[in-house]
Amino acid sequence: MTSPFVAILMGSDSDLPVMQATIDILKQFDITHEVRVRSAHRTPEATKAYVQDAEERGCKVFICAAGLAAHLAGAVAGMTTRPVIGVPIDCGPLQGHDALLSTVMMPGGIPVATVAIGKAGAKNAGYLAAQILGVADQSMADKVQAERKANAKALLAKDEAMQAKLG
Ligand code: RP5
Repeated sequence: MTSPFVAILMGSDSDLPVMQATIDILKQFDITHEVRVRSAHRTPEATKAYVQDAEERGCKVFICAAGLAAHLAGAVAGMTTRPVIGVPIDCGPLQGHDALLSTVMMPGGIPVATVAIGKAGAKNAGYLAAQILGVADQSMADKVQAERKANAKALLAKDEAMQAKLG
């Protein structure tokens, strides 16, 4: 018996401050998740072993974050047919432009669903994982829809407050 979960992999513990945004969204939707530091370059064997084991234990989506020459998401995508979401981390002299291209420019047949560089991307990785799970889990889809409605309502309330201030 396997239990469904989402795996978050990051190339370094230095990626955690950005990836906390993903963790927060998964927590918000009560999605079981694991967070591991695994690198395509520094720990290739350990990365492969984790991906195989996680898949056997019921991992439904892999979220992979890395900066610089970011090959983690692509390498993981080559090891599994579960959906892989790539988060380019905004670090180093190119501030994530390098990581964006390394993550998104995958050859045909091995997709990585690449989100924006940095915190907004990390947040969207959490939402996207929830939406992927929601395809087979109506209660998850309902939660995502309810959250979106609440966000829209909050934004319009802010607009109303701003209009009142402006007079
Ligand atoms: C990447 O190199 C990591 O994902 C991180 O974003 C970047 C820098 O890593 P550290 O030197 O901080 O460990 O592999």
